[in-house]
Amino acid sequence: MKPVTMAAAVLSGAAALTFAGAASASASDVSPASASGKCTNGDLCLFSDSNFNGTKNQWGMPASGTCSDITGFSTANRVSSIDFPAPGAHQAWFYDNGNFVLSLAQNHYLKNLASDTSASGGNANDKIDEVVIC
Ligand SMILES: [Ca+2]
Repeated sequence: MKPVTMAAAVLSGAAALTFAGAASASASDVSPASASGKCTNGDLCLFSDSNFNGTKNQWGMPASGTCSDITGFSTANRVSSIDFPAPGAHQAWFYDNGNFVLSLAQNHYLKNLASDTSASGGNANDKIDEVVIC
């Protein structure tokens, strides 16, 4: 009787592990990791309006150990919301005429920059004209 009980316990444990793994994979497949629902996982998206509306600029991440320094994009000086979906080690820094405004780590978003303080003074709405991604 004892070996049968042990075998049953092992099978039960294996079944539970398989189920937990499948449920976890399924959740990450179907859940919108992007807060906006408009930004590809792993990319950085800037929007000209709050709540992820208006014109969008979207960039992928630079190669590991390097940074992208982006200017001249269409939402420059109009950025009002930011989506930076998917977990990862990348970070984005935002500037206004060379002055630091704020930074954001991957897997974060800002729905309304008018509610966020800029390091250059006032709020961060419609100020960002340069993005550095590392
Ligand atoms: Ca705006």
